Amino acid sequence: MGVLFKNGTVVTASDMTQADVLVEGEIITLIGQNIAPGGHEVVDCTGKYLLPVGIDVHTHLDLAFGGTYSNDDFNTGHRAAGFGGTTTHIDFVIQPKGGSLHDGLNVWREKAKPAQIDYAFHMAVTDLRPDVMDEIPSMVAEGVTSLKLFMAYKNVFQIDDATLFKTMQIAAQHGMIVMVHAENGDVEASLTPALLAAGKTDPKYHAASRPPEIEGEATNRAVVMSGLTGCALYVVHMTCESAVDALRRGRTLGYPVMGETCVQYFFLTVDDHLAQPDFHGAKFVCSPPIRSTHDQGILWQAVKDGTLQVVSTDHCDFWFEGGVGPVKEWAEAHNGGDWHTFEAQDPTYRRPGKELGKGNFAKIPNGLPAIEDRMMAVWHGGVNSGKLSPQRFVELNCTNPAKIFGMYPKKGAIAVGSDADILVWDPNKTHTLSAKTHHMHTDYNLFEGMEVKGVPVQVYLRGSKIVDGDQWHGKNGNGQFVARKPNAPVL
Ligand code: DUC
Ligand code: ZN
Ligand code: ZN
Repeated sequence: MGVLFKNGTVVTASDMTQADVLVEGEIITLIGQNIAPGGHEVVDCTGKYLLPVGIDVHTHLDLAFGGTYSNDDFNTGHRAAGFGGTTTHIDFVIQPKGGSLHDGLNVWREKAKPAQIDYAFHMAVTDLRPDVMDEIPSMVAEGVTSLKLFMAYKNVFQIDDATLFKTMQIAAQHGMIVMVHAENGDVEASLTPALLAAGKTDPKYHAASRPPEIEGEATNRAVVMSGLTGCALYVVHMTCESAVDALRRGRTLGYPVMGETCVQYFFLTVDDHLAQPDFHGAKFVCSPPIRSTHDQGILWQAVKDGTLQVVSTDHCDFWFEGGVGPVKEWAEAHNGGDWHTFEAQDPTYRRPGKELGKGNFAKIPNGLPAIEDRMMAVWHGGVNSGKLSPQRFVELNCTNPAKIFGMYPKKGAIAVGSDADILVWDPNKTHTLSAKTHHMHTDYNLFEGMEVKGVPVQVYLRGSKIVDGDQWHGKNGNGQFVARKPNAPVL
């Protein structure tokens, strides 16, 4: 006996069609008109859309970063993602300093043990020693076909141009894709101390330390290297006109370059969010920074006209009021140690969060909560406003992520033979985004109070219902690692 989704409108990257969808086991086995119920469980989807479930290709769950750890892990983050209509994500493994790529992979495999949704890994290369260079091709056999390099975060993750170029040459030989965090970290490292010395320590100065020009410059540098090496390039979290222009120029020249933006960059601005008083601006500190309404217009246009191919989140959440109150002394007593382990030992302890940067914007942990809200916010801001068709929404959030990262058509499609990752979407239902109701493991919501129309009502992962309204049916350990294929298309 299977599950038969009847009377819904199937939305794919290319079409919107009234059709029934039959799922048997974990796979979609039939799509057609008036499929007989037989002995199947029938899900009546009248008035609903059936979408391939969201894929978030840019997350940082349980990441040691900024003097603490990101809050959501492969348990809480998966639940939040599922409630928001996302059942596959790709997290960034970080090569440990002095360690190998496989060392990093082993750490992330351990973190992923409680998985409730499907997941894959990118590999962030932080130290390209000769032995690590030799190790890169073996990642393909592990199902890890994308390498990430940071052009920012000097003395932490940042690599130099020679490393980026060399990595691209190796990646191109093995059908891998190179991803870059494109900001000129050397310029940022020069601007930041000058701002702090001038007493400009509030969260809003984080944006001044990372102006759009350094994003555009670094994007162009990576684009040029892609053109020279022929290596497929994917620029993560693009925020501004200068970066979009650099990517567009590379695409016009025929270089194999692609890019994403993240949901937050469509909605948040320096003036309205980062500049909020009493340290509230810290809630919105991420890198690259949120920008201006002008840049938001550029981003909407770029996702519409195909210059950008994907919308993701860069989900990496921290407490706004973290190590405060009775647990502060406890946290301080353990400062310099492994926060993560301490938290597991003492459930009353809350790891440090954004407050680490009070009086110094450069110490605010960079990152935002978004994994749950992406689909709803982009539908609302994009489809309801007429900027995006429902098909383009599916392409940006579900299908292109699967294609670019070697998971298609297993993921990202409503098609016979694909995984039955089905999102039953009610385009008329409203919901208010809020920390009071969200499932992300943090104490604030980026879009607090925003009423969205168009929400997930049921979510299926490989044929199993994991979300039914406000009920969670996912189970720890049911999430599977998705081994990705090399030589994915450049879109
Ligand atoms: N930017 C963030 O804001 N957080 C995580 C990593 C990154 O590049
Ligand atoms: Zn980044
Ligand atoms: Zn990131």
